[in-house]
Amino acid sequence: MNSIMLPGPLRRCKRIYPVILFFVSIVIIILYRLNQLNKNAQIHPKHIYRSNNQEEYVDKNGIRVVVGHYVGNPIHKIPNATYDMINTNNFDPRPGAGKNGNPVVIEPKDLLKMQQYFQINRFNLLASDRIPLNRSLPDFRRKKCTTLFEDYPSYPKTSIIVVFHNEAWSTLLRTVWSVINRSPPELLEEIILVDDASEREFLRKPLEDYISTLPVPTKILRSKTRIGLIKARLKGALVAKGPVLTFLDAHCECTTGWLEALLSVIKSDRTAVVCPVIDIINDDSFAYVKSFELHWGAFNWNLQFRWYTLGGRELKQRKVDATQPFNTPTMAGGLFAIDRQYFFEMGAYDDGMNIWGGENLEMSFRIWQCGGKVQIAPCSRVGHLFRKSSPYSFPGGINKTLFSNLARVALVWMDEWAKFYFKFNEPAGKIKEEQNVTSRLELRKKHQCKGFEWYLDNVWPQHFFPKDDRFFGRIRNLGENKCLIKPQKKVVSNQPMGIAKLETCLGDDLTLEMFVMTPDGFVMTDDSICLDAPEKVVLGPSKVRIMACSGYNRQKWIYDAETQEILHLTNRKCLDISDSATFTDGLVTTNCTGRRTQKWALERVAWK
Ligand code: UD2
Ligand code: MN
Repeated sequence: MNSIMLPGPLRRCKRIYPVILFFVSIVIIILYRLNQLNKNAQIHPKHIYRSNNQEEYVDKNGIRVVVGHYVGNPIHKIPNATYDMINTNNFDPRPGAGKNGNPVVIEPKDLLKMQQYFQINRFNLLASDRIPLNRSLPDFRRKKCTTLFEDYPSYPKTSIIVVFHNEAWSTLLRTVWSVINRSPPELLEEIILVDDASEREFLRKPLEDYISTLPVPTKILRSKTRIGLIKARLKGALVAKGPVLTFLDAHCECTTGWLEALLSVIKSDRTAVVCPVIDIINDDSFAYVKSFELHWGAFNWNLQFRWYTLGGRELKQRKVDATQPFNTPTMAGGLFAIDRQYFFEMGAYDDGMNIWGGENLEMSFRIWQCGGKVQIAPCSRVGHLFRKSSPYSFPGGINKTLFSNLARVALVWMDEWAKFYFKFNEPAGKIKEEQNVTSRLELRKKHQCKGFEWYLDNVWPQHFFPKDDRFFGRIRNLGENKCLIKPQKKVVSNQPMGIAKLETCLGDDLTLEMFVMTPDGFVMTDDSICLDAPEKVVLGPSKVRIMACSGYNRQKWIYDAETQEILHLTNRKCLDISDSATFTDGLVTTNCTGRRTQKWALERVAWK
């Protein structure tokens, strides 16, 4: 049968063919894996860092996603997307697309179509529509997480509540299927979808028909008029039967173990409101991207939600056991579980809030100040599709929605700091009088809730808000008669954002030149940015940077009111203006000589 005669030496080699084949396959597998890793690296969120005002990005050293965004001028007309495009369900899954959280690649021939569809939901709808509803996802949990929840059958059951307004079929149902596929069925009471007056045809009868086939009892509640996400969630909560309520946005994907890790916390403490770690579903490629865990949620002077680097107590605790839930000053808002009775006992949501925004701060302040806690469970990971802008309108405009909601938060929960917020946030200040918050203030009284000062001191001691125990105002250089200024570029935490600079001093109402100097010596400004210099300097002047606050000694300073010098705590040099040609307008620390540029006035500005 051996019709082809091999030359002698090769015939002898025949026996080693399988061996060669084996090694060749190994090499191919390795190359394939490397290629995949490389692909993942390419979609690393570092590359989706955005410098516009829509604030969301991550990088593996530090910063993570930020969610508080809105569209100032809602676009009612979607350019180029036809009525049919908007109202047809174009779900068209391709086997393997987006598998294991991989990115979806759109062929060049479809790029125009992709852009057209992108407008509809402000994410790559074409890509989403190609990914099967049950795609696999990576498991980013720590190993230990897989062993911690074996007693899950004893956990309380939950109702899953998902509110939506004009969501895409594929993202909405991938959310639903990720819940069904990756939650122990015994823990799922039901899934409740609340439709906030969507206009898309496929979200009507076709959706009803579809959900009647699901293996978990699922119902849809409809609101005829647009009520916004807060009232829509309330609507869902009111009919929910499970002892726990778990809220999700309509474009999430839950990963293995996500639910057990949330419910286990509530089982042992009914006053805990628990959030998962929120991973990122990339809005362009739909890649599932791990987010950085060492963050917690807080907010800035404009009451915009922000992720900041974990420090203090919580960081220490994480070093001992990184699988344990840790406290967070606020939650992002969309993804959390709460004991149903506790939810209502504590005042559910503020139903005076409209459409979008602020409810996450309201609930976080309320829960903390009234004796509960808000936590992140690191063994629970859920992906959320972060967008650069909102696809829908804000009926009544941003004043009647977001700013009114934030004004309510401030009026009810923030005591003197409400004055600070209104003083530096004109739009909210202007509409504060229109708010009737009587019933919410009564609620606060009824529960004998603590004040905002307690919250700042105890829940978020690393905050950068003004307080009576610290300086707040302008830092003026007497040599140049210029003021320290917050750079307008975004800070990527742990990475230098540039050298500290001076500018012509502005007016009292501009936060750009407002700084806080804490009793510990941190010179901080909005968004958790600190003045930073090397701990030790042997020779010559050293650049002073503006960096994400770290809590380390290199960010501590001493102001000597007599000499008017700002002295670095550990390198013992004076804050000065550089006279070197290389960084003319930057600041340095250098030997104290008493020269005029080393003299600073701390000019207090009233904040309340
Ligand atoms: C974040 C939260 C979101 C909410 C919001 C502030 C995360 C991941 N997301 O913004 O849950 O707390 O901050 O309010 O923490 N929706 C309606 N009716 C509306 C508007 C929105 O039902 O009038 C739905 C929408 O379809 C979505 C959910 O509410 O399922 C949240 O809206 P979003 O995704 O636009 O909010 P997001 O993630 O930017
Ligand atoms: Mn969302």
